[in-house]
Amino acid sequence: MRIGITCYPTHGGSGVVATELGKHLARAGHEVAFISYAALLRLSEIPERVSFHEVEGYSYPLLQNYPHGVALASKIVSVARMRHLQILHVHYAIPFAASALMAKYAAPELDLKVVTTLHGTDITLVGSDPTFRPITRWAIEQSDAVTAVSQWLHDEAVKEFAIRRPIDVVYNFIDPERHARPCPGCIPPVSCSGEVTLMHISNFRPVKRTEDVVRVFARVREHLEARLLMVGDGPAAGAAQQLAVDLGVADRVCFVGIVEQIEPILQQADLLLLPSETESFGLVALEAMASGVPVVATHVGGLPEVVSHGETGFLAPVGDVDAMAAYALQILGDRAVHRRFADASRERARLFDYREIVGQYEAIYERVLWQSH
Ligand code: GMT
Repeated sequence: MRIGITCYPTHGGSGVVATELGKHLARAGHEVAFISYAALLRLSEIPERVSFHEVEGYSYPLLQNYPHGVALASKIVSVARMRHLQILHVHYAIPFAASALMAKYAAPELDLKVVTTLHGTDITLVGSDPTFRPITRWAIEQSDAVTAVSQWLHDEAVKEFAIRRPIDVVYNFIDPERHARPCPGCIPPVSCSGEVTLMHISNFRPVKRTEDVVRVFARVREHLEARLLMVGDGPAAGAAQQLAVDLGVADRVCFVGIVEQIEPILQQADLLLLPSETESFGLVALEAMASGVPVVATHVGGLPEVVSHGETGFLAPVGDVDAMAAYALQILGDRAVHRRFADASRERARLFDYREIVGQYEAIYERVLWQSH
């Protein structure tokens, strides 16, 4: 098949999933054209059967804001014509599904099929805002197929937008082999020390509640020689740094910044903390589990579909830092317990093997192509 993929190039789960999916599809023999407004983090090299097409910016004195959605639609039409695309798989309803539908209707002779994957923020935070709501709903209803990355997100989309069409649940995925490969040279130098390592990885948006990470760590530190590695960067990083100083744990907290490869740094972790306000799936929790790292997270969104409470980690109410610290100590305080959770994590992550999930996307592509004949 010939597939166009559009996603956000910034650091975030949806871009990672879209890029890895495209690479796996190309390895399976499909032609894949990525269309995005900047280079993709996980696409530093362009593999065989893959092409990348950047949506150019445009400025004109009269236009206060650059109409990205229209520029993207035009680019999709050009790339679809050039590469004879059959499928447009867009990751995020806003604005990509709307742009893809614009392209589909602007070039009817191409008979493009639009597959939209909902990742969360497009439904829970942005897409449901009155500014975007009518078009988000329309884009979901008009796509040839829609997928959601968890059952929770499926239910949320149906409820929030009163959706009547079917939505397939296709979970996010990992490559277990990538998490098993040691890569000592890939690990960034870290100055703080401790017997056990707690880790948080995110884009440090307020929704990640990174200050709760520091609070949980400070409680754990009262009982254990531990360090905390904060991986990633974003608007809430400064507040978390200040809190580490205020709580007297700054010498044991390392802000590592953005890392290109997540697997090597995960090999340093004994436990991942993910105290998010909401999380449609929590890809980083799955990546941690694939590396044998148990997870203490919040009982929100799709996280209970990923983290098995009491088996691969624990889930606590949002903001309950005492419960999260107690759970962390339960796992970290006993080597045998940690080993049990680590093994169960690795085992559970195999349920999300890309070989299974990529096949589910291929079946959806075939279905929408077949439906039209
Ligand atoms: O929240 C993020 O870190 C970024 C965001 C994104 O759009 O990339 O992540 C969303 O999509 C991921 C991939 O499907 C999910 O694992 C995240 O849970 C989801 N984030 C939220 O729902 C807040």
